[in-house]
Formats: sequence, C-alpha cells, structure tokens
Amino acid sequence: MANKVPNVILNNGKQMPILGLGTWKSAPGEVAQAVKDAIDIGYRHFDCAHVYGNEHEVGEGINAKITEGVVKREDIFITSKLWNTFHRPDLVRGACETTLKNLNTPYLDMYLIHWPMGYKEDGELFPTDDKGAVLFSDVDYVDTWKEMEKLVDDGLCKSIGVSNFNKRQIERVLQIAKIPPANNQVECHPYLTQTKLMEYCKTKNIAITAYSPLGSPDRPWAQKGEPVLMEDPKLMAIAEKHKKSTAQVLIRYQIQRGNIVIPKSVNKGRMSSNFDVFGFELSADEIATIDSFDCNGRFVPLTNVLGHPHHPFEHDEF
Ligand code: NAP
Ligand code: SBI
Repeated sequence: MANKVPNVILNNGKQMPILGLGTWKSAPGEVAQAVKDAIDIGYRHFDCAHVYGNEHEVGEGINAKITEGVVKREDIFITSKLWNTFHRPDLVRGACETTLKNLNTPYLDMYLIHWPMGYKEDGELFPTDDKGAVLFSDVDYVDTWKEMEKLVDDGLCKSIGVSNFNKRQIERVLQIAKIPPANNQVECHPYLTQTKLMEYCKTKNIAITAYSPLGSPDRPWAQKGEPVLMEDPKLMAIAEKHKKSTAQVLIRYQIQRGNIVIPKSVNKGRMSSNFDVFGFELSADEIATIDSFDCNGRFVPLTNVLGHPHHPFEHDEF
C-alpha cells in the first residue's frame, strides 16, 4: 500500500494533496498509462488544463483505476484550468462543462483561471493575426471570477482559484469576491522563489501551487545554453549530501516552504522517485542557501503576449 501524501487545508476547509502530477506536454499516447502508474505509486492529485489537449486521456487513466477499484473519485484531487479564450462570462460554464466531459468526471476539485489575460474568444486556443501576433480580448478577469463562483454554487467545482496572478490582480479579485480564491498556481523554484508573493498569499489564506518546480526542461522554447535547474552544481551538491536526486531536493524544497508542488513526468521510475520525498529533511541553512539562488529566472515568461493590459509579469514586481 502506497504512502499517503499530506494535505493542506484550503480557505474553504477542503483538503488538497501537497504533491501532485503535472500533465502539460504529457503526450496523449502515453499520459493515460502514466496516470495509472502514478495512482499505483500513490499520487492522488492531478494537474490538468484544457489547453494541454490531453484531458480525455488523463480522465481515461483516472477512470480506469476507479473501475479497477483501486481508488474512488473522492480519493482523487483533480485541478483544471479555464483557458484564455473562454474568459467572457457567457463562455465560462461551457468551458468547464467541456473539461468535465473530457475528464469524464462529475466535478472538479479545483478550477483555476489559467492566466489573467483573455484572448479573442471562442475560436482557436491561440488566435493570431496575419503577422502571428496573439489577438487579445478586453474581458476583465474580475467579471470572469463572478462566473467561476457560480460553478461552485452549482456543484461543478469544489474550489476555485487563479493561476499566474500577481498581487495587484489578486487584490482586485478579492475586492469583488463572494468566494475568495483558494489557490494561486505560479511558477516557483530556486531561480524564481516567489517569496514576496508567498508572503502576500499567506496573509490572504491563499495556498500556492509551485509549477515548473524542476525548471521545465521540456518546455518547447528551451534553447541550448540556457541554465538547466536540475544540473545546478550547488543543488547537485545538496542532493549528494542527502543521497537524493536534484529533482527530489527541488520537490522537497517546495514542501518544506509550505507550497503544493506538481512535478510533471510520464516515466514510472521518475514518478516514483519524485514521490519519495517524505523521508528526508533539508536543513534551515540548506533552505536559505537555495533561497539565495533567486534571480527572477522565469522559464515561462509568456513574452509573446507582452503588451496585454493584464499581463502579470510586465509592470508589477510580484
Ligand atoms: P517540470 O515539472 O519542472 O519538469 C518536467 C520535466 O522534467 C519533464 O521533461 C520530465 O521528463 C522531467 N523530469 C521529471 N522528473 C524528473 C527527474 N526525477 N529527473 C530528471 N528529469 C525529470 O515542468 P512543467 O511540466 O513545466 O511543470 C509541472 C506542471 O506544472 C506542468 O506539467 C503543469 O501541470 C503545471 N504548469 C502550469 C502552468 C500554468 O500556467 N498554470 C505553467 C507551467 C506548468 P519526463 O516526463 O520524461 O520524466
Ligand atoms: C500550452 F498547452 C501551450 C503553451 C503554453 O505556454 C505557456 C505555459 C503553458 C501554460 O499556459 N500552462 C502550462 O502548463 N503551460 C502552455 C501550455
């Protein structure tokens, strides 16, 4: 019997496992098997999104294990995300229903606004003009939020939150919210520690989920010569001291800081070792050393949509 992952208690009293499996870039031909393997290993939290184009297969993996009797739906925590082309209030429910259908599940445990920026609605997921520039929508995410709240009221989602929102954007949501966001999912690792955003979210009882915790080496825009987080010699030295992999240190780093963490893998061996992070502890000195690597090093900067009025990383410090 696999070990159970601890939960955080969200601001609505619901529980969320602090370690989950990322699924961006997990290919449709391999992700169903990966999800089944993950459940056998002990993963109970899956991070999904409509834009990943694989929710149908992720759902297949989860439902196969439910049918086998290995888990029940209520043992699993499923997050998905509202894509940028569905921010307009009249599109939110339909987008959520599409995700529920693709995942073949009656409800989501968490539904996030994927990015604060809206894109031109309802056609391609990345609408562009004839020069290849992404077309923006002028919908304000606070109006999207009001529709997200209705999804909770109507039982489609247990919890709602945001992703890639900066402090000012969260404050604007909180000003109008009847249901405050339970979660902000943001890029977070030693090169982008997010210490100030973490401190702010703590004051508002908003849990942080750390995405790209291993440095997203398979991001499609990675270039030769760019820093590779898992090959950082100082991190490798800390890992060696604990007889652990650099990936395990990176995951453990987030857990000890109180963040939820969602490393992606489709490989059973790597999923297993990424899950084996509860039997060692980084010292306070090691955490401080890792914190000192912070250098605003974003692996997911979304530079192609700079100029969008709601771009989260353009004008605000955090
Ligand atoms: P990541 O988890 O930092 O890194 C994934 C990469 O690391 C894959 O290439 C994976 O390859 C490799 N890997 C995994 N475990 C490893 C290990 N133990 N040793 C060596 N290599 C290992 O990157 P990410 O996918 O960008 O981020 C994780 C998840 O966060 C995503 O999948 C997605 O669910 C979420 N996310 C959300 C947003 C957002 O806007 N909200 C943005 C980015 C990511 P294998 O698969 O071959 O093992
Ligand atoms: C995609 F499916 C396509 C592009 C892309 O770029 C930014 C990062 C992102 C995202 O928005 N959420 C992710 O998990 N990855 C992504 C996803």
